[in-house]
Amino acid sequence: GDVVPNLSDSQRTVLELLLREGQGHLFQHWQAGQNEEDKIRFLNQVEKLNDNYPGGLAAYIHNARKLLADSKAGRNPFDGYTPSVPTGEQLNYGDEDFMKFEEAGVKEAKNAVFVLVAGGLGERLGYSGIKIALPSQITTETCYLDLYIQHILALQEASGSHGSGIPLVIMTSDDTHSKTQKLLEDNEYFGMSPDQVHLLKQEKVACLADNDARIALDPSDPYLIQTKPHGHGDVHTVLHTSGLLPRWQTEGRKWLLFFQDTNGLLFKGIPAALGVSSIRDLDVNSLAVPRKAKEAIGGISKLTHENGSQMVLNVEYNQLDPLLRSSGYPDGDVNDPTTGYSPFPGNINQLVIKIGPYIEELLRTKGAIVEFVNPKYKDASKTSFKSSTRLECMMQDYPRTLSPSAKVGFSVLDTWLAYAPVKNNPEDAAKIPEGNPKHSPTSGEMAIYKAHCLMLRKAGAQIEDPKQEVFNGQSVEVWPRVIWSPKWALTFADVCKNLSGQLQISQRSTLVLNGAHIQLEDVTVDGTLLLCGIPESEAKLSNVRVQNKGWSFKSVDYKDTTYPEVTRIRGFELEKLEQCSIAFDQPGSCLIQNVSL
Ligand code: UGB
Repeated sequence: GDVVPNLSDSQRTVLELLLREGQGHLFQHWQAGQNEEDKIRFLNQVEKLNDNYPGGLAAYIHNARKLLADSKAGRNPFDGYTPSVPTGEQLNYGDEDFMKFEEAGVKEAKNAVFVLVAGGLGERLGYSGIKIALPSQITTETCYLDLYIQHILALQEASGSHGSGIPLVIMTSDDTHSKTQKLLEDNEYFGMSPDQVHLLKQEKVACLADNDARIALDPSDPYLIQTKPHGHGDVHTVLHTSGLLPRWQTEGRKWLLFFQDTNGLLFKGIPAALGVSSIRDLDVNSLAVPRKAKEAIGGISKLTHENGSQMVLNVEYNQLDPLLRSSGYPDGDVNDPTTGYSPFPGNINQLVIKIGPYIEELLRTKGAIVEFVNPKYKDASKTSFKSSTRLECMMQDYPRTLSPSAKVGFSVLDTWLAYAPVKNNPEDAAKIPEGNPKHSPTSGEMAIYKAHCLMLRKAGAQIEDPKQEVFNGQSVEVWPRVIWSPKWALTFADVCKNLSGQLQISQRSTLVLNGAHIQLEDVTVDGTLLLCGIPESEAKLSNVRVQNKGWSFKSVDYKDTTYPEVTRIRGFELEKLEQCSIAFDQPGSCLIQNVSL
C-alpha cells in the first residue's frame, strides 16, 4: 500500500497477479514515494500484456514454465510420434486437373477473405523498411503489397464478387503498423476501398529470464517489461478477437487464405489451391513445394503416434532433423538421392482454411495456438540463458489442436510457379551453396521472370533460354523480363486465351502486359515492349515485330553506399536504353497489325 498508493482496481489486480505468480523480483527496486509515474506506466503495460494473451498473464507464465521444463528435459513436442511422408494433391501446372482446380478456385474467390501476416521485421534481410513496400521486381517496380492487392482485385472482378468486395486483413506489429498504414494511405490503398482493408496489430509478449519463467525487465528501463514478438501464430488470436469472423460468415464467406509478406509468386498458386479446398471440401489446405533438405521451410509430415492416432502437420525446419534422427532415420533431414529433394514437401505457409469450422475451433481455444520456446542456454546444465527468451507460435500450427476427423490436406505446386520468398541479405545468400534456394531479393526477382516465361512456354510460346549472370555474388538465371498484371491473366486458361499464332521472345527482351484485354497473335519481341490498356479497351497485336535496344541490368555491389538500400540488396539496377511503349487508352477495339516497330 505505501509503495504504490492510489491504485485503480485493475492495476491492483495485475499487481497481485504478478506477486501470486512468483514475479516479486519485478518490484524489488520500488521505493515508497519515488517514481510514482513510472510505477503506473509499468502497471499499465502489465494490464496490456494481461489483456492481450488468451487466458491472461497467469496462463502465459504457466505455459512458459511447462515449456521451459520440457525444453530443459530435452522433450520435444513430437515425442511418441513417427514421421512419414504424407500424400496430398500433386498439382501440375497447365494440365487438365490443374485447369479444373483453377477454374473452380476463381469462381470461389468471391467467398474468400485474404489474410496477410506482415508483423515481422525481416531481420535476416537487413532492410530497414517494411518488407511489403519492397519492389517485387524493378521492371515495373510493383511493390509486394501492390502486387497482392492487384491480384485480389482481379479475383474480385473475375469471380463476380458481391457487396463490399473481397476483404484483406493485414496483421501488423508495433514494428510495421504505422509504415503499413502510411504505405496504404500514400497509394490510395492501391485501388481497394479503405473499408475492405483491416489492419490488426499483434502485440509482443513478455520476455523470460530463467527456467522459472521470471519475467525480464528491459535492460534500459527498470519500469518496463522487456517484450519480443510472439510469432505469426498470433494471426489466429487477432482474428478471433477482432469480431470480424462471424460477420464474414453471415455475409456468406467460406474461405480464409493466409499468406506471407514477400513471395512474388504466391498468387500464381492461389486459384488452383482454392479450387482444391473447394472441390475436396478441405477444412485446412496447406500449399507446399518440393523441399531441399535443410532449407529454411518446414516439412509437411504425417505423424503417427504410438497409440495409432495420426495427423498431417508442418514440422518446422529446426525440428525436422532431430525428429527424423530420433525415429529411425539416422541421417536426419537429407535429400532423397533419386530426386535430389527431401521426401517431405516444403511448407510455404499459404493456408486455405474453411471459415465455419475455424470459428468453432477458435471459440474452443479462445484463439490460442500451440506455442514453443527456444531458449539459448549458457551451458549444458541448461540452468541459465544467454539472453532472455519468450514463448512463440506459428500460424501453420493451427491444425495441431483439431480433432482427428478434420479434413486436413495439402497441395504441392512447382517451386518455379509458386515460391520465391525474399528473406536473406546478400552476404548470407552468397554463402548458400550452388543449387540451393537463395531466398534473396536477387533470386526473388529472377524467379518472377522465369515463372512468366515458363507459363508462356507451356502455352506454346518460343522463349529463348536464360543467361547465367552473377549479382551480389549469386549466380542466377536471367530470363527475358516478362511481367503481366493479374488483369491480363490470373490462370493458365487466361494466358492461353490471350495468345494465338506464335509469340517469340529473345533473352535480352522485356515484355510488360498491363491491361485486361490485350491479345498477341504472331508477335516477335527482341528489345522492350510495354503494353497497357484501360479496362474498356480491346487491343490486339497481329503479325508485329518489335526490335530496339531494350532494357538491361547493370550490376551494383551491395557494399556501394552511393546506391539506395533497396538497389544494393538486389545487386542491380535497370538501364533503360530504348523501348516501344503503346497505351490503349481509349474505349473500344484497336488492332495493330503487319508492322515492325
Ligand atoms: N510474421 C509476423 O507477422 N509476426 C511475427 O511475429 C513474425 C513473423 P519469416 P519463418 O515459407 O518462407 C515461415 O520470419 O518464421 C510474419 C514458416 O514458419 O519470414 O522463418 C512475417 O512478416 C516456415 O515453415 O518466416 O518461416 C512473414 O510474413 C516456412 O513456411 C511471415 O510471418 C517459411 O516461413 C513469416 O516470417 C516460408
